[in-house]
Amino acid sequence: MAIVGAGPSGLVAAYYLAKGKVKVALFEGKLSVGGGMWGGGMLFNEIVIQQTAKRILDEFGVTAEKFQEEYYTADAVETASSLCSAACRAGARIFNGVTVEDLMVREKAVVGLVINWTAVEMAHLHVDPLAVRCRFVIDATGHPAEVVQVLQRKNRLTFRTPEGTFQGERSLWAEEAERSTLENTGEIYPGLYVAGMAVNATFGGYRMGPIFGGMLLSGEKVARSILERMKAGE
Ligand code: 48F
Repeated sequence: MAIVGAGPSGLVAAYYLAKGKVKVALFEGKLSVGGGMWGGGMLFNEIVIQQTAKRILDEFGVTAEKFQEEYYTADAVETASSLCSAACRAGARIFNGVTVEDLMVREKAVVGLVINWTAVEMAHLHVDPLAVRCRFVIDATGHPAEVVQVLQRKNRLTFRTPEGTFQGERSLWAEEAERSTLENTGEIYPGLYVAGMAVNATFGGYRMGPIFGGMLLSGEKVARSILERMKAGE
């Protein structure tokens, strides 16, 4: 099983899947993992978590302080490093410095990823990529939803979105975005799941601020859905 992007949603998904004894490879284009967590809001490196997601921070042993009714804050550095450490210790293998540039599609299903070193891409070297097979892919690439976009650009496919295509993210409405991220997290094409901000970009949802609960809950939801299917023998 492959996850693209080691932001909060990808790391949480990797943790729960690995804990459920699934073999997980997580590809992260940058050297550093953690995605958009490190800087919190506007580089005040605190993140905001709503009450409903606090239990996930507890699971990772991250300290959270009550800020006001329904909302907590946590240190961005503690959160990013704890999620990464827990995912690795649960058994997920993180390949950093590896960019996913395409997918393998066979008989109306995603069956693998096309990968290359980010350094090769940055140097604009003409080096052919390698392909890896996997049962399921999660696009957790954040705002650009890169995996979904490449699937649409290169193949004439219909997704499980209102217009059947990639919708693109709308301007900021944090509360609504938190809700719709979770609601729309799931499989959008056979073999391809979306989690985190990639969900909002795919479904035309709204941008959000430094509230990260939706990202954690989305990572948990996508992992649970895949674990259920695997347990059912799919
Ligand atoms: O953006 P990111 O943190 O994704 P997320 O889990 O969380 C979003 C929040 O950080 C924040 C927010 C919360 O309110 O809005 O933005 O949805 O992490 C995405 C990761 O994917 C990597 C990228 O470097 C980042 O670390 N990534 C993006 N495209 C690729 C990729 C690619 N093609 N191949 C490999 N990694």
